[in-house]
Amino acid sequence: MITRRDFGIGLGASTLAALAMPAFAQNTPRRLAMPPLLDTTTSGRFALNAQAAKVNFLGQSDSDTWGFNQPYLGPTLRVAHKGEVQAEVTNTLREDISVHWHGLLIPGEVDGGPHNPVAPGATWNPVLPIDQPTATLWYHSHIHGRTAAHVSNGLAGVLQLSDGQDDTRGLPSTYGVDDLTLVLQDRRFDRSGRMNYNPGRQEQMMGFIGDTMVVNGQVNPVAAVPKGIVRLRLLNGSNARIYVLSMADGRPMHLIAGDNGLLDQPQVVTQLALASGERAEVLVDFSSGAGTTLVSRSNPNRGMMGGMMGGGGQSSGSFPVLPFEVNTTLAARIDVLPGKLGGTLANVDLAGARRRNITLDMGMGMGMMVRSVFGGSAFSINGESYDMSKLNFTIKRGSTEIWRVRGAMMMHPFHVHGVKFQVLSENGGPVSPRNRGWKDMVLVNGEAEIAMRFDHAASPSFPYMFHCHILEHEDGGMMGQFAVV
Ligand SMILES: [Cu+2]
Repeated sequence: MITRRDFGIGLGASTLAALAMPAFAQNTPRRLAMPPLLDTTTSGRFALNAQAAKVNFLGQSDSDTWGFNQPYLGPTLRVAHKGEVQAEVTNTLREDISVHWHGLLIPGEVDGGPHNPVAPGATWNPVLPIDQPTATLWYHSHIHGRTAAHVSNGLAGVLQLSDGQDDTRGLPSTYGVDDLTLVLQDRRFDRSGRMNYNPGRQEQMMGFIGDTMVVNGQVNPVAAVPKGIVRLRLLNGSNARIYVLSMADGRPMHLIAGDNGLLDQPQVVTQLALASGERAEVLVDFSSGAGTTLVSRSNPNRGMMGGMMGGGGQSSGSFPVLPFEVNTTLAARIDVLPGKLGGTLANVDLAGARRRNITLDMGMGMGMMVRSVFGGSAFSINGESYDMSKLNFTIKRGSTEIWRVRGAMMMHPFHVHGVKFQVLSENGGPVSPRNRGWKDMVLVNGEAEIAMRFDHAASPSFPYMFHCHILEHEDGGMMGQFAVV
């Protein structure tokens, strides 16, 4: 049996069973805990304190971790969808961090990218002018060259934009009961049970893929759900892994929101791909009283690169992500799927749009890839590795652009700061159901066209980033920056 402790790297199920670590068997399942909820909708302010800590993930040894206000990861920030929010970020660590509000449509000055470092001992006090529909966003450190390590250590959390209208919509909204926040991460532990982020050169190329499933910072948890309809707010907080999610018993998931807001109505999906950095909200019906397990197919990028690198083939099996058990003592508030959600499909007015080509590159051929890794410039966009001192282009505020994004050699999850966008086409064909809502990320598997209007300002001193969200690629230079003036 494949355990979540060992879902394996290119190995068959029988081999995995033999490798399953005895220590894991002793790690008995416990009920999944939510990140603490920090509701700022009344106060309009919150404080995050980046701190070092120790966490015993496997019941063996302590791992060195980082978190916001807690040992690993940060609280779920619930923020009003309209109004100014006073944020306070204090860094008690020994190196620069930043906090990027991934998916918030706010000026570059407070966007929290590489140009907003918070030095050790310092506090950053940005005012976030928020005005956008309800959505599940997230926040994470975004220091150039160190984002992968920072997120891996735990500097990430979920940010819920709320308009307080979910009752009217008939959506589950009781935090941790029928409205679950799930931060999905794959991590690796050494033999003594310490979390180990130490990617080799090939892993820098492919992106770090862990062998142990961690949900909300917990290994081997079981989610308790009421006997009714349950909302799952899914964040892929992994560095590189792409999940292809489904329910083990084949029951449908009803997609209600993508990265940047609610859809017009629920869409039934039996399988949902979620790349690193992407979010999705789904409703799952537990009113029969039967539990099931959220499972994922193996990382689609592994098969592509595994073949190329001469590594193992792609396993066709699934691994468990999170089991659900129905608990009838929990209040089931919603037992009917909502019809209309009040959101929209993405619909950018394309009149006068300017076209731009974006090519995500990993170098030309394997020899150059390997050489480039030694030189540190393997990754680039339009032939240029990220340079903090160089503006790649400037966009007129209020204008609309269509970007044709092409990715070399493997799938790349592409993110643009400061905008929400419409996916117009994927490989010249129609858009997959999961990409029809408003997005701030798109998984580029070959080519994708996106359209967006640049409504928010970013000066040349505080430009917006656009980059691959495989964090090892981003850190390696698959990132650029633009101003909106
Ligand atoms: Cu990439």
